[in-house]
Amino acid sequence: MFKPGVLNRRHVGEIIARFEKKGLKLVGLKMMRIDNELAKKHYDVHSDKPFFQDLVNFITSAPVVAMVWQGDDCVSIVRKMVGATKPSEAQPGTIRGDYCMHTNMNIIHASDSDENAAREIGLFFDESEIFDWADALTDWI
Ligand code: 3AN
Repeated sequence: MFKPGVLNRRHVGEIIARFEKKGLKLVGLKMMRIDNELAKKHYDVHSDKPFFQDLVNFITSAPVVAMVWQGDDCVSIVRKMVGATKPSEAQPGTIRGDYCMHTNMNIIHASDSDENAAREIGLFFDESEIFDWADALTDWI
């Protein structure tokens, strides 16, 4: 999910292009404004952290772009492309390494396990919004 700010900075297309070039398959995509309740559910695991309220305020502050990507080892590939949580530790070439400065505005969220991906897809998408289209490129990637 592209957090608030990515739309404003006109980076949506170029970051999506990174995942497409890698060979991942886009099966869900939408712009949405997350409300307070949904934000709290999404970040439930961080509810006892000092930055929790700021995180909720930030993610609800402007529209986000939610996506579902598919591919072998998708979670670990995407997490590597996203980079470390702290932009100061994220390698150049990763999304956080290239596009952001501060941990509380680290521009992108990526599920950290298949299990959490399934939970988060359920939070942000209806079943009818996921498209498992036939992929003619499969044999080439
Ligand atoms: P990641 O997004 O890399 O999986 P998590 O799950 O530890 O990292 O943190 C979720 C989000 O909480 C981060 N993307 C970041 O926006 C925010 N966050 C994490 N640690 C901090 C921190 N120390 N200070 C402020 N915000 C933080």
